[in-house]
Amino acid sequence: MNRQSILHLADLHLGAPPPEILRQVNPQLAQQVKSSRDTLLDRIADWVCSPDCPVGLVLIAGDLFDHHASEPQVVGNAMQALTRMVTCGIPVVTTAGNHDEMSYPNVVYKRQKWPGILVESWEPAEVLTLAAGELFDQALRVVSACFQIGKNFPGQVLEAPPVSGDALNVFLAHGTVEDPNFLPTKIVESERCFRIRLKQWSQQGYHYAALGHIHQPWVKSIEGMLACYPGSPVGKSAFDRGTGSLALVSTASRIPQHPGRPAVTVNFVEPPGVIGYQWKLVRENITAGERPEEIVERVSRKVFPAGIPFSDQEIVVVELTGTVSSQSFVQDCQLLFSQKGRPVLVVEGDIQPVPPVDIELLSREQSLLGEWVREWQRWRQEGRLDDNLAQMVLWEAISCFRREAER
Ligand SMILES: [Mn+2]
Repeated sequence: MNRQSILHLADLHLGAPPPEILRQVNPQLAQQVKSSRDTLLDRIADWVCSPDCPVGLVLIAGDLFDHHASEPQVVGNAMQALTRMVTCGIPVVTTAGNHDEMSYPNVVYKRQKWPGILVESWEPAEVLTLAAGELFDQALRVVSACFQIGKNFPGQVLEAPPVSGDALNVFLAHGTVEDPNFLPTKIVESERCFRIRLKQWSQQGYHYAALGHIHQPWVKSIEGMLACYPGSPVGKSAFDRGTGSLALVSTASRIPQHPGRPAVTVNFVEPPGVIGYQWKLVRENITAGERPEEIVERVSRKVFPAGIPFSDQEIVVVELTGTVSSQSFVQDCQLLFSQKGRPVLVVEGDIQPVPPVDIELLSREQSLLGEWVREWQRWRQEGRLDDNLAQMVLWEAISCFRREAER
């Protein structure tokens, strides 16, 4: 197998704790999700070292770890995985992100000799050169820098030094893209890491911007340079879901070679058994008067169609929105899913309790609804309905009448 691709990793966030709600609802699953993430780089190394893998170089664009002082076991695992890849003859370049920033004196990278090439320079420097034929048909140059407070300042623009066209030039960095119309201004301005001007990089002669920090996959072509955030392969929660895939960079087909056409392409791949747990978000709208049982039934039919076994590597999060009939509606739904043995988390979206109804006013109405409300009051006086049920029946009826009136 020809190893003619770069594996571009970023934002693995090894060591990240599972979300609080998962720990509360299903501590055992939470533990499995955590250990699956913590060993992600081991599975990546298994794949990279396998004989048929196309990867000939690994670039890590920051936030490999969720915390600058991650647990020793998590760091030890990762170092072993990196060592295995290096021993297989695959160069690995690691630069830090804002979670595992080099500014901290006790950052994991400074504790021992880091396997492969560690980017330690706060200003851009060449960190790796591969001769023509070692990876691609042409030579490859990797330039990178890591953010260090004191040397760099938050929001600093990362100026790329010029590079000659004798090689395919890659810039590896953790930061936010500042060029107009790419990322929301709020994200660009609130972050501590480098700011990146892709147009400037392209004009300096770079062919590929290997970026990290944004967790969703993002690929853009700027004046012939390709820029990519590969995203987190494994998300931290249903609202930061990750990509479920890995980004492979290879040289674009040579013919026809037009000026302004990127020299590389990115493909997202899903090697079997590598990624592990994935989040799935289901948004469900509740209509006033609906009961938790109905919601759980409806969602179950949607998410777990009969006859199709559900994946045990999928964590389903149901976000409920709408008008609910009781304070405990979301908890009631969670309980019902748990009783059914479904790996589902229920979270609150935009939820409103049913608005109070002026029963006295309605009961004076000379209408079908007024007649119904008077009947309802008689039931209540006879004690034939408990409070909760009575409220739900009332709401169901009122929404029926209103729907009918809207027709
Ligand atoms: Mn980051």
